[in-house]
Amino acid sequence: MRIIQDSLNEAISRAERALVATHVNPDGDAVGSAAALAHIALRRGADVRILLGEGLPTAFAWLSLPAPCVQSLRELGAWTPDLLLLADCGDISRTEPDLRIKLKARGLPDGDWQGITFVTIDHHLSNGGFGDLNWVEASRSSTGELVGLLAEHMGIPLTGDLAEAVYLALVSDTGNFSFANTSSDTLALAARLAAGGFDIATFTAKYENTWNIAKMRLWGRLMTEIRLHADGAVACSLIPKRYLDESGLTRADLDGFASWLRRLRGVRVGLLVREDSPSRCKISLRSVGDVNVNAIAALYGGGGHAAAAGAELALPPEAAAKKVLTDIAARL
Ligand SMILES: [Mn+2]
Repeated sequence: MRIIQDSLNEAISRAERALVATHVNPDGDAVGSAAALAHIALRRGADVRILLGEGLPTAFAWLSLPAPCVQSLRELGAWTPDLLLLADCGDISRTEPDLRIKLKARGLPDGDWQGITFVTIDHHLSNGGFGDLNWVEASRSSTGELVGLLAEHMGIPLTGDLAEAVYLALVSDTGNFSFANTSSDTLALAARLAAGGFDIATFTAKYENTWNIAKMRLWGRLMTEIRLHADGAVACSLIPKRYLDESGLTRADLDGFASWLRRLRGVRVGLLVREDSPSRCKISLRSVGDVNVNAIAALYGGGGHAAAAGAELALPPEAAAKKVLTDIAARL
């Protein structure tokens, strides 16, 4: 761990222009890790830009980003990075489309971005390490946990906005320190944030108490419609696109719902199927105990973690649910 941290410290300290990116549809770990890395690179004197394809998601609008945020590489103009820091992204196909094109072209003799150092920091089980420098630890709760440790290794105090970014990443991926990925290391890092003056209650008010009535009602509707399978060992939730359209909500308003399926006593796997178009849907899988849902998501080109994974299927939601329920049943 120390060796890779030294290499990352060196790469970040050397950088003049650092671009920070994460996966598409970023969650709290993605946004928090990216913001934290931006803080770190800034502290080391780099000029920093953050790439978020759809901007900062409204759920995290309160988070202060330490550097300009762009929605596409085009917005960077003549500004070219010499360092790319990619956080919480397990696969090149999960990067922003224009970044994906750049990264793929990088291997070609006449591709630009030849000289840049490409760093990935991640905790996805499915990440095989596709950068020049990769710090991937699947046993970590979150990418934010790794970024927090990196800051400490580099002697950068975990206070202020940096502490907030790291804490957001931790609570987001651990379900407020309740999932199986919460380790003593995770809690110790959170304790050091608190010791450094980070105010947990102020954070929680900004992060949690932000729902509108439309979202509360939609979640209520989804809960009444949950279907049980395999004698109650599997809970499935189907979300037609019109539910979002009718309520004026976005996909981000569904974040966290899949984990609620695990609250049902006896449920070992939760499956959420979200319709994106009549022939496309996104599945989210959550498990309790020993069912590795990463392996199920991988059947469809997706991935994630043993207890939380996702994939996209070119199928209508009902057909997708039927197919994935069969895969789940085979693993119970
Ligand atoms: Mn994560």
